[in-house]
Amino acid sequence: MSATATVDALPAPYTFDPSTTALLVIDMQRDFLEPGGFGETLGNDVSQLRSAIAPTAALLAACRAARLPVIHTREGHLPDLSDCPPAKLTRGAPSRRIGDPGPNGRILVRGEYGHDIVDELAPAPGEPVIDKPGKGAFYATGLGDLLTSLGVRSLIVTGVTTEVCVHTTVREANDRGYECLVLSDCVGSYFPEFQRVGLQMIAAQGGIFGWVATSPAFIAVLQ
Ligand code: TIU
Repeated sequence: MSATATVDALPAPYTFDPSTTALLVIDMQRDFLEPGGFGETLGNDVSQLRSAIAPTAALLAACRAARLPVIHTREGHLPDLSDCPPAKLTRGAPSRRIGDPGPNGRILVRGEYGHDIVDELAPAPGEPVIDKPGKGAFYATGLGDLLTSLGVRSLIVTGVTTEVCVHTTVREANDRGYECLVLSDCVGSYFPEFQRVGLQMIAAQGGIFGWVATSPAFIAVLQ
């Protein structure tokens, strides 16, 4: 017998059953959050994302205490880049391309120091880490099968960046029938305007692909 909980959210209260809910932490990698990585090669001010770290650390502690499954993702490619389409590899004019050597190892390549998750949010032993070649966490990964095996129906979504990998993943999840709650203080964008509008886009039109709340509001009902 399991009880539901309800969070104050936009566009309406979000009701979930903790026994069928998981936390998804998207791409909190050095490559996006620290100097010398993929995010900086694209011309971004990576310090914009750091505000999400402390609230996400508190959220992780609360979810682990409540025994919610925690799933991490990382965007990146095989060392031979065979899973990186030319359309992604040759896009734009970055200061270094995917696979090039950088101060934290090869840019956006699996196994490199820069590809891994920042120390503050390191996965706990046993927590799944989904490596993904794309922006969405369902494309070319085992995430769908993992969620099915766990019996998950609701996803609490955090990570970076709001309008890229968080949006893509939430849209993919919504199409698969998951109810997604995005925590506004635990997601980040290099562009303050995209952060604001990206969150509005999720909850607009009656919650066209999800709900938005703050992490303190979620943690309060989890306890
Ligand atoms: N560039 C950017 O905003 N994001 C990405 O390339 N990947 C993720 O969002 N993880």
